Amino acid sequence: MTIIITAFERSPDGGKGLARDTRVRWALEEVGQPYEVRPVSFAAMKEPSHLALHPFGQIPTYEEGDLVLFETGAIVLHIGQTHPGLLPRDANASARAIAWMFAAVNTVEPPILELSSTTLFERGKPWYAERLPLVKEKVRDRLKQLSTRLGNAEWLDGEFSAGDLMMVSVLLRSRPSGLLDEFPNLAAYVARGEARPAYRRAFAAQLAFNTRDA
Ligand code: GTB
Repeated sequence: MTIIITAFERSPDGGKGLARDTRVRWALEEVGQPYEVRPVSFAAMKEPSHLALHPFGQIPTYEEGDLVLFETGAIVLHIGQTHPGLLPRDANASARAIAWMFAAVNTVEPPILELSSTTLFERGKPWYAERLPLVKEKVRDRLKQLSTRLGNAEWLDGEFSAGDLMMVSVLLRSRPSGLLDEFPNLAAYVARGEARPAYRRAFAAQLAFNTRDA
């Protein structure tokens, strides 16, 4: 059955891989599943036909036969549960990998997103200079905790898993702020993720997609 995902018609990042379709492409590449991409414009995202797929009018979505999914965590979990390669066979190890997926989206991603939206939408506001260091500190706190847990390990819990895929994807969004590089073991962890052939293929695909001729 053909897998179809949606992505920005043109990502505002111009193909830097920061839009969330990249993590879904990466998961599909890790398990060797081909997929097609349906581009959606910002206007089309708010149209009833897209809202039927994604109630919040966002990308990415995932279609496979009768199944329609939104939320990258759920999509990557589904891919991991239906194909070998992203979740360990051992039940406890698999549960721990899923815990890391939730940690990525529920615990690490929120302060990183707050920093992105602060720099994007609050720059120039009277409170910006005072607020920015506070928002950065929240990111730093989380990265410090994660850095301590990761230590010298290659991945978060044994072999590479969907937990690492989600965590690396989330951490990538913190790199432009310079905060990731304050933690050399996390920066190296992200680089290991980016060096995976599946990530490289996913990155190249989204770059080609975002730089294609109109
Ligand atoms: N929790 C959802 C998930 O994980 O699937 C969040 C989905 C989401 O935020 N989608 C964004 C979206 O559709 C695109 S990825 N936004 C349009 C809207 O809400 O109207 C977020 C994103 C956008 C742009 C960049 N960038 O240009 O660097 C990076 C990330």
